[in-house]
Amino acid sequence: MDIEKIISQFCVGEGKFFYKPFGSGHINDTYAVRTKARAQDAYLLQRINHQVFQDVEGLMHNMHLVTEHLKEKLSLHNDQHFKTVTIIPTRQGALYYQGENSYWRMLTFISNSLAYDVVTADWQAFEAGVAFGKFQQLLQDMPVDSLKETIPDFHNIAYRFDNFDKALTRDVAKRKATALQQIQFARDRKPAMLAMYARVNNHEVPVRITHNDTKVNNVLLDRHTQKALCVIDLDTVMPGAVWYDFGDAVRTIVNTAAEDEKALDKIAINMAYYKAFTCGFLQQTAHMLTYAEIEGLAFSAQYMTFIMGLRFLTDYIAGDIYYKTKHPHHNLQRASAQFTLLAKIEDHAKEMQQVVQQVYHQNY
Ligand code: GN1
Ligand code: MG
Repeated sequence: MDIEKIISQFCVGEGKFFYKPFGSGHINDTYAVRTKARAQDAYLLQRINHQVFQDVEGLMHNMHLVTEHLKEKLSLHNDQHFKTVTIIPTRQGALYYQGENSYWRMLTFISNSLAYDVVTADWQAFEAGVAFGKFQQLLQDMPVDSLKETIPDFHNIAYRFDNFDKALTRDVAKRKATALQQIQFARDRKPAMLAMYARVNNHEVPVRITHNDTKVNNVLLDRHTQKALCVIDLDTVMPGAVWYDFGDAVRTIVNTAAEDEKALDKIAINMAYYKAFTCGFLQQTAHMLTYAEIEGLAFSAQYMTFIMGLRFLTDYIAGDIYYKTKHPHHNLQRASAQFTLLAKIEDHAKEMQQVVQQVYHQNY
């Protein structure tokens, strides 16, 4: 792939650009792009995985609308600090460049920022809560149907179980026998997980514009002030439930170990981080959430941890066709780590519910 040629398709100025692989995404390929001459000229170039994002046009349409809306709201609120990603158009004025069987986009690089894969202090969890809460709050008046559902049924657990069952029936990679414990763990939780999704499907909670991939490393904090700076990775911004964003963030914030931790005994729950995240999130959103939404927040952490574990397990059984992996057991290792985390979240369920109630009443 001639990356330099691809860079030259975008409105990035003239001269020689340097690039190197960047970040830890499981789906797209990301490069940091810079020029020696102008330090302020820094970008992120991404090759969009079009097996996963089959509607690249729809994806970029969503991203464009959302970033424009965020910009407008931030200027209206005179918020000089919080930022949004900016799309750099191609020289033809398009939102992305289509090469030979590949799709590319260019974004501004947000400098003087930090992101964490694993949280190490309460304030990081709190600021992540502020960032995701603000994101949700700034998008609350955007018409939900203006966005396309770019990955249909993304957080629909019934759909995820169907895929899981199909993968098990086919067992193409002959791996089923090596994951019997994880398979049983998933089956045991099926009724509770289907019940949660039914509440979304029955419209017990409002459809909102949600981020849908609120891992803690999708928040940038300001390197100097250490305050919430920007929410990144807008690939999956779509109509959804607030539970998806709260739950997925908790999944990555309370975990004392990595998402794919091999040493399962290192996985534990940090309740101080949970409380700090909840404080940040509800500080921004308590006024707009319904009681049904509040009531389901604590369980959403179980739901989102479960869905990630199930998707990793399904991909392992299906022979690693979706996520990037570093070794043949990587997806199984991820599934085991997520299920171990889920079991620990279950042990803290009552406490988590109490924290939500307490923080909600402080903010409402
Ligand atoms: C994927 O590419 P990345 O790392 O941003 C995935 C998310 C999962 C996540 C697990 C489109 O996100 O749903 O939460 O991995 N994105 C897609 O870390 O499937
Ligand atoms: Mg993502």
